[in-house]
Amino acid sequence: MKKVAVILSVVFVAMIVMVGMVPGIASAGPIKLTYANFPPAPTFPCVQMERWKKEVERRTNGKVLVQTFPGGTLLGAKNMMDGIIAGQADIGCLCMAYQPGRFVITNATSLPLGIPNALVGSLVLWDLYKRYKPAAFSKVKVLTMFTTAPSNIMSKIPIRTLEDIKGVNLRASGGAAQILKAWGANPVGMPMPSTPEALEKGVVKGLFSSLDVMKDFKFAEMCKYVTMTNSVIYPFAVVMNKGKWNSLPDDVKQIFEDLGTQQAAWTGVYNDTHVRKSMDWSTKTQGVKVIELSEAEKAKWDKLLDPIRNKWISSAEAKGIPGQAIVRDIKAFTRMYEGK
Ligand code: 3IO
Repeated sequence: MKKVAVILSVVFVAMIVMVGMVPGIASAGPIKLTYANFPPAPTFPCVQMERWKKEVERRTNGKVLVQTFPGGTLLGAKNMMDGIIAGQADIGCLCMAYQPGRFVITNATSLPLGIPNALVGSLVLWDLYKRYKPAAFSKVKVLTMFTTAPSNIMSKIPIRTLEDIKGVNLRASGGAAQILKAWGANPVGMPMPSTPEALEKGVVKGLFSSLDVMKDFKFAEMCKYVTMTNSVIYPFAVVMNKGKWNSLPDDVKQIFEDLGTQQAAWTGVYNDTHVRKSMDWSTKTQGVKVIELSEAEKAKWDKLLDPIRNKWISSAEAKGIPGQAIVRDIKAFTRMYEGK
């Protein structure tokens, strides 16, 4: 009897060892995901990426491990979407303004419609995505979306009037570039990571974006003037390779779904807070001057933006996109999240 028991236990142990070696049956190890991002690590798209990684690893008790690639080391600003579709990385963060023709519906959040801050912008964009489920995203799983704070002019020269901005080369992309054009500037399109070199070489005299970059890209060292216009936001998306998404277990999928709205709100709050810190640093340690437009001047600037909305609506409708309804929804969602 003793002998049988010994043999049985040896067989039993051997079986456990063998099963353990068969992948997918037992002890498959953690799920490893790669996450690509285009700008440098200290900037907000990467700060939110690290926060998401930490949350996922904590909520899954280490069942999912996320390896992050900031600074365009895996995929860059313009090949992010196609790189994720092709599976060159599992997850990627992209700025939709860099491909305005590709993301028509979500880029409507960059029309002059009065989004007041990054938190409201992020929640509005995420709701807009969920309502319209644009075909532009049919080949990926969208994990979250968020926006920057509203854009302002950062420049080497003071810009106080429409005369001052006339013909000045300023860097912007997508909807923000359309705004600059309406004001008479000469918009120069390029992704944010290319902007430091363009400023250094003098290709542009400034840029039009959210003010977090004054600190995170050290633009305050070159751009000593900020003209407050509180204009349009830049919209971002975080997308995942669809095959990889489909391969995830249900409990992990649920954790990612829960994080959709939460990550949008977290990033919105981070951006709004960080813009204040960035401008504090810029004015107190870098001698940056903030220019407020007079009421009369602001009215002139605003008036020039009026045609942009209607022009966008007609061009969208001509392409079979419900432009009127999209603009109406963005305005209504904005009022809702402003508590109006
Ligand atoms: C941005 C992009 C990368 C890193 C930090 C950033 N802050 C604001 C933006 C917006 C943007 O994409 C742009 O091109 O102005």
